[in-house]
Amino acid sequence: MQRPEQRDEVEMLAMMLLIRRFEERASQQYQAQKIGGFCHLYIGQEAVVAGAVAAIRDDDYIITAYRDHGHALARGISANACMAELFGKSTGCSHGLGGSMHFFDKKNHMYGGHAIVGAHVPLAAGLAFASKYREEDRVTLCFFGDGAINQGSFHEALNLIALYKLPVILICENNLFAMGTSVKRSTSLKQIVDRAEGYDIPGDIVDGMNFREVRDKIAEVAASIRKDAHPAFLEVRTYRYRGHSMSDPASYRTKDELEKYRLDDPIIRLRAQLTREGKLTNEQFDALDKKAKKAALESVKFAEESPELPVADVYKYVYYEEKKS
Ligand SMILES: Cc1ncc(C[n+]2csc(CCOP(=O)(O)OP(=O)(O)O)c2C)c(N)n1
Repeated sequence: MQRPEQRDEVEMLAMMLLIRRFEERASQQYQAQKIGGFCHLYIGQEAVVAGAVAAIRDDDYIITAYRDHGHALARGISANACMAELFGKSTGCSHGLGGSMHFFDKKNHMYGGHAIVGAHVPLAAGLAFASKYREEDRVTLCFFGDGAINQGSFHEALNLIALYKLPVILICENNLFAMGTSVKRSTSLKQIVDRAEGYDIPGDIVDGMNFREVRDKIAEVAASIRKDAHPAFLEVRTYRYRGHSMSDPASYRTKDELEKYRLDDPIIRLRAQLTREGKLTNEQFDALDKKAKKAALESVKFAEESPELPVADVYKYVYYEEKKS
């Protein structure tokens, strides 16, 4: 059941393409009013989660905030189950009850999808506490945005995580903005990684547009944690090409800034690395992209044709129900 600790790079490029094409379709379906509620796209940030998942085991825990489509897909939840969740259908990964911000799948150890900024960091502490208590060598990956690092819940959780030496990698996906607010205007630090120092948690900065750099750093940190449980903090510098959510035109950014990051696109970068090394031809790349586009399109059909959840089941998943033997 466990994957080798480093997954095939072409396979991971295919995953990044699937995330990109899935979200482009989601954006289109949102505009066609097939998707209700919020919808935050991860386009531009794909190398962060792909690199992270390539470096860990299937039984490690993942938890994130509301920009969670990429995390769910990378964790192995099907495009069909993800699109159906966006459509609010019963075949969705959260039975259509969670929507865009609450993708969840216990089987794949994807523990959300959380809408309240910073609120899942204490939950990550709980997940990691459980594995330490059970003497398992699992690692918990907790993803959050730069906007989360000034929340009270974040600070309380970091204190306990450090105090109990919990096996968590705290991954700050620094995409420079929390909604329309630049990190420079919200945070009294020269660099976000310095937050970790206040809790005596070792930290590092990673280029989030470079799949290999993310993967190698997380693999190194995870190996160290498995030997002897401890937390770590990574400031992963990335960029979202789109607005905060579907209703944000992102007019707070300049065209030049956007263009600079587009030239550093994580998919183009990994493709170029693999092509240069003779591991990928243009034809192979085109075939991967075609497959990703087809999966995204098919997921829309699947979601459209899926049934709604019966009204009687609306409260079914609110509380844990004991199995009757
Ligand atoms: C406690 C709380 N305050 C405010 C909000 C409204 N809100 C939603 S997203 C967001 C910005 C968070 O930005 P960041 O953590 O950097 O994540 P990103 O959107 O960049 O992925 C805010 C303030 C919220 N969801 N929860």
